[in-house]
Amino acid sequence: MATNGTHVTNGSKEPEIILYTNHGCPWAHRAHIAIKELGLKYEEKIIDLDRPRDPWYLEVNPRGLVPSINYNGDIITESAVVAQFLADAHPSHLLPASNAEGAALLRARVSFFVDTFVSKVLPQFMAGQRAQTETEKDEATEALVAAVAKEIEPLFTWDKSAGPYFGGNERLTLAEALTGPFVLRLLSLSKPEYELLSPKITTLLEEKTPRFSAWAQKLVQEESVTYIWDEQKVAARTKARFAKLAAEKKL
Ligand SMILES: N[C@@H](CCC(=O)N[C@@H](CS)C(=O)NCC(=O)O)C(=O)O
Repeated sequence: MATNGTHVTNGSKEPEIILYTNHGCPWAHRAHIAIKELGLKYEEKIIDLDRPRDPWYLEVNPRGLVPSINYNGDIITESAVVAQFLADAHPSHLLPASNAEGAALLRARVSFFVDTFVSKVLPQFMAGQRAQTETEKDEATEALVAAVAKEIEPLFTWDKSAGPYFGGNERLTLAEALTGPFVLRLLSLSKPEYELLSPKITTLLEEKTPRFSAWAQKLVQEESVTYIWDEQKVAARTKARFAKLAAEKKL
């Protein structure tokens, strides 16, 4: 398999894409959002994560993780790299071409937003999933909402009357493609029926982080975000995974 990029056609001809994925994986979900937003055709190969990877998949991705893509014969791995590559190969509403006017700054802003979400909010989201008792859940909720308020809410700097997505865009950008799977899980898994994350999360976010909350509520209704989503299945699997870890005292 070539890895030097020589097969990349940069969008003049429809690329041949294989997406190695699992619909329950939030990282793979990033690639799905990007590919759907770009309107690219792709062949999907579902990787069963409940058993050891087959040798053929370890040749695709020696780390054994999803997502990976094969793009015209070149393999690309790691969700952020995959989504960024697709956005770069097909300049669009997701991300302008790097040499377009203002693009460097917008790309820096998108990167900072995603980096902040991943480094400051995601750990609190994980802590929320690990929490077992009501007290632990309340503490995790408080820390999560505080992180969104301190780190993310101030990044919604564009005019409120502009488009709903990053930078005031009407359509999703790479910022949404990379954070959407986690925002979806945050809002979905805090529904009371799942008894996973505290149901207080949504109300607190509405109160303390109104711009993030409005953005998140809209984002999770987008077709590109929901088309592979099986909420009940993900909730059940997440619950089982954390219950098992708790029973093994590995939390
Ligand atoms: N940093 C990786 C994380 C991907 C990842 O952790 N994928 C999980 C599924 S959600 C996986 O493939 N797990 C398989 C395993 O650990 O064996 C990325 O962003 O692509």
